[in-house]
Formats: sequence, C-alpha cells, structure tokens
Amino acid sequence: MISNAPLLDHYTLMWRMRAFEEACLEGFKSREIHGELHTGIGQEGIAAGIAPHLRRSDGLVSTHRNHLHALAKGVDPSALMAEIFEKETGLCRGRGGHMHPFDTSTNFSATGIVGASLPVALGYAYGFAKEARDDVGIAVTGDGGVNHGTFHECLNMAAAWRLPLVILVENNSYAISVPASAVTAPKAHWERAAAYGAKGWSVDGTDVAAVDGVCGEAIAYARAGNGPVVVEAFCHRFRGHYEGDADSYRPRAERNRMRDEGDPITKAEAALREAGLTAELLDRTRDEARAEMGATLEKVRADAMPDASTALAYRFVGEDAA
Ligand SMILES: Cc1ncc(C[n+]2csc(CCOP(=O)(O)OP(=O)(O)O)c2C)c(N)n1
Repeated sequence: MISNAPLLDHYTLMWRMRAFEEACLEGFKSREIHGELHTGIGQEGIAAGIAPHLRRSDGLVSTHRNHLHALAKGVDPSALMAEIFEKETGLCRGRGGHMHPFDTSTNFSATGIVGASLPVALGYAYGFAKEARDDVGIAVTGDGGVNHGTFHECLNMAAAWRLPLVILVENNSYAISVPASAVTAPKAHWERAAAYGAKGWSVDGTDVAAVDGVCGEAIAYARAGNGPVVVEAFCHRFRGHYEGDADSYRPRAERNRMRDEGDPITKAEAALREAGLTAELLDRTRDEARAEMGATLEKVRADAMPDASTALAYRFVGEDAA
C-alpha cells in the first residue's frame, strides 16, 4: 500500500508522458516527423513505475518504443522531442531520430534493432561490476524481443558472472501483428529467469503502484550484487504498432476493452479520487502536462534542421561539422 503523494507523482509523470506522445502525434500528422513513429500510449504505467528506482548513473537501453523510458530516466523532454523531429537541437543533433536517441548525461540510449538492447545493457552491467559500482544496467524489451537469442545469451552470462542486469519485459501481447501466444512456448517470460538461476517477477503494468513496488524490489536485488533479474509487466499498446499501422489484426472489441479496462492513467485517477483528491486537482495536473508538452512542441517546431552540408559529420569520435 502506498500513500497518495507517490501515486500523484506517478499520475503527473504518466500525464507528462502521454502529453509528450500526443505532441509527437501532432508532428507525425503534419509530416514534420519523418519515417516511423512508435508511441507508448497505454504503456505509461511501466515507465512511470520504474522511474523512482532509476539513478542517472544507471545505464538504460530501450527499444524502438523508447520515449517513455527516456522521460523516466530524466532525459530533457525538449532535447528528446527535437531529436524525434530530427532538429539540430536534438540529443544527437537530429542524427539519431526517434529510434536512436542517445544521451550521455543520463546514460540513456535506445535501438531500433529488436533484441539489441540486451547486450548493450549487459555491457553496462559488466562495466559497473568491474568498477565495483552498485549501478545497474537495464534492458527494456518487448515480448517479441524476448524470443531473440540475445535474451538467453545475456541472461546466461549475467547469471554466470552475477552481473547487475535488469531485464524489463513490456508484454503488450503483440510483436507487430503476431500474438505472443502464437510464437512463445512458455506461458510467461519471467519464468524463464529460473532456468538461469536468476530471479523473475511478473506485474500488472497497468497498475503503476504495483510496478513501482516490484521494480523497487527487483532493482534493489540486482544492485546488491545478487545477479540478474527479469521483470515482466503486462500492458496494452493502444495505437497501432507504428503510426500508419491499420491495426486490423486486433478485433475492435479487444481494442475497446483494453482502453476501457487497462488504461494506467484512468486506473490511477480512480484510486486518487477514491482517496479523496478532487477532480479539479487531477484535471489541472493533466492540463499542466499538456501545456508543458504543447509549449515544447512549439519550441521544437521552430528549431532549425541540421545543415545539409554537415550530413557526414559526427560519425566518429572527434569528428565535427567544421
Ligand atoms: C532484428 C529485428 N528484426 C525485426 C525487426 C522489425 N520489428 C520492429 S519492431 C518489431 C516487433 C517488436 O515486438 P516487441 O518486441 O513485442 O515490441 P513492441 O513493438 O510490442 O513494443 C519487429 C519485428 C527489427 N526492428 N529488428
């Protein structure tokens, strides 16, 4: 059981995350964002729930669906959004784009290659163990990514060497159009941890307080030098796999049900109302989040694109635009 203060903090962060994604949707519709866009709308409970347990010095490596994890890690929303819009003011001066943001100041990065977050996070974990630091490497993966060999190779090595690797599985039941049940032998991914002598947890990812509790326990376990952990959080992806995906592989009734019953923001709002918080306060929280991200969107829209003459710069360390 947690008090209202942390739940209100989670609620606020979840609204900031959703408002951030809504701003990105605006940029997609207007074609200011080029290429694919994968949003985490509906999955905010997981990133907001893990956020209080992350240190800046931990290394977190996310996926193609990475915006929420970046915000949870403390990445500056303006620099992140500018990167997604491929602006010169972005985290990587617009060269990484939406799938490859990298922020050295918060040890945050992401990769669009499914399953590739795991070995990079393992590298963080190995480095932290060698330096005798109690930081952890966190790999985010979807349920599709878990069926890659990298999951098994990294879990095996981390367990053999007792490395502080945290594998966070966001199970939204689909890898693009493929239902997890059609391609996964075990009933649950977190149970696979036991095969490597590692510890696993499962949690309702639409319940932000539950995610907070489980992630707190799992990360503390890994920080204490007990080896790797797997946390599987069940959630729903409200939109298509990417913007433009017709999402015809999920029956309408299923999509409606996940929105009606599995929205982490609506669920937190109900709990806060039950605890006596007023509708005015909760509405104001939402409106402030939308105002913040709306202002960020307007700023980013006005930022400059990289100059075409610098297209080949920054490929190697020390190479600049001169
Ligand atoms: C190695 C590799 N294979 C295929 C793809 C194409 N691809 C992009 S996302 C995706 C599905 C990922 O599903 P999941 O891991 O469950 O994450 P989710 O999209 O549900 O968040 C695939 C197959 C890719 N990016 N990388």
